[in-house]
Amino acid sequence: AIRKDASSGFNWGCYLEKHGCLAAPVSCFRHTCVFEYRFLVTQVPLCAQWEDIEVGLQVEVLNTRTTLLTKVYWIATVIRLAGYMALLRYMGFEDDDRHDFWCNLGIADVHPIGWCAVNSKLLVPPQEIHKHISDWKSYLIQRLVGASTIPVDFHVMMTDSMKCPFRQGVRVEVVDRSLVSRTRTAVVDTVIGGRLRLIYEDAGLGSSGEVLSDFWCHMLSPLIHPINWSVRVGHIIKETDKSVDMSSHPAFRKVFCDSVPGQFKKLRTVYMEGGFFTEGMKLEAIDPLNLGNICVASVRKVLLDGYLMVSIDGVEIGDGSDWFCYHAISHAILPTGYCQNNDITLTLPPGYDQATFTWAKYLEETGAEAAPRRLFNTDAVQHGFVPGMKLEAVDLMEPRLVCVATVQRCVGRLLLLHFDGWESEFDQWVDCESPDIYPVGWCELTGYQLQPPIGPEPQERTSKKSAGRKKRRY
Ligand code: MLZ
Repeated sequence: AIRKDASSGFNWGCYLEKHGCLAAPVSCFRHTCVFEYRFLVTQVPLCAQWEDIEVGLQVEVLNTRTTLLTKVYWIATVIRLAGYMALLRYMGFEDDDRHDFWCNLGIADVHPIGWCAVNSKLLVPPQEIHKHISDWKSYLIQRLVGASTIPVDFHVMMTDSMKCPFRQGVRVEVVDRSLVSRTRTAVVDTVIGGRLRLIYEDAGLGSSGEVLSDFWCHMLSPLIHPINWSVRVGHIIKETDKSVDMSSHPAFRKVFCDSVPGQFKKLRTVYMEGGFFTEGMKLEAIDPLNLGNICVASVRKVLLDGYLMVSIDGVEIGDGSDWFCYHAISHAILPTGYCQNNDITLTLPPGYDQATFTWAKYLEETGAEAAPRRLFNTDAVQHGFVPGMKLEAVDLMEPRLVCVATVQRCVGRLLLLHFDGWESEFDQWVDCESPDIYPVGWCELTGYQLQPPIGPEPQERTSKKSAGRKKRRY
């Protein structure tokens, strides 16, 4: 009765048990977001309700240990939780763990106690215990006294929390994967679990009709914006090449609809008058082309509404094409000294030496000032993640991929993620409220394909961290 992830054959339950690992609980992913427009969106389904889901709960679940031809159910107890997954044991097996099975609470045929009675379904014990218990009706009544179960409307809440304000044909502005300093207009093609497959309006189609350039991101990603955003804040946008014919693609045969600000996460307003970031200020920033590195960086341009263009010192191409837009509240920009204070190796501009670099000297040499600490969003949060926890996380360098990952370090709001089976050069720093991290079982729940670890994990393979920047971001 072991469930496999439909697409990859990867089995979270076996993996966690084999390696003795913990999964990050669903309640860690609690980032909630109210939309002006119809929906309350949470980062992951049911994160608010999950605090009540605990070991010891009893449920009614499909009985697979029977020879009966009709669907029958039996009571089971939650023995362990791992994200959306639960290890269940049928009642009557007592301390015998041989028939324990993992199931995804979000999609399995699992219900609150009493559901069978209300829905005229049969409760039948597994064949192995049938013979041990003669009067199983009174056994059941006795065992269920004081039992807690999942909420009556569990599956309804699950469906509700998976609503999404985007659908095929909605137009957005999104970062251009081939030139990260500009945005480009794109059309939503597919929506899975709040993740959007976006097709650039002038992506072009290959000889067999395949899209030549697409981009995946979560609807709460800081990389997507409503139509007209770029012009409004002063960000560069690529003009759509009207000569490219996309009309034979299904997403372009839809009635187009421009996205509006109400469909996006509302960012905290920042006050830009009197002491905001200014051009030339120095800071530390996650390298958008190498997300495991926190680097010496500069503010290049201040846009409207709290947005900044930032570049990484010493590796710039020089034409501004590698400047990257971060909002002032972004977790990815940090005050000078942040790495030192938190025991993180700061990535220095080429030619500088870890043994001799100091910010004071660097600022003097470059004649620049450090961006004031108070401008950064480094508020402490109680997030609940701890090193070693497993989760499902987007490889932001190839954001179509949701992969098996481990929390490697926790520093304030930041989590260093390691992708199981991959070299540490793939590691990425993300915010604890990132819309690109999900509990174990999320892919199976939403129908997204999970990338299993490669190689014999989880022991770390020796890595040779390359100093170079990757050529492409996505
Ligand atoms: N094509 C890439 C895929 C890397 C995906 C890693 N995900 C953690 C490569 O093989 O380099």
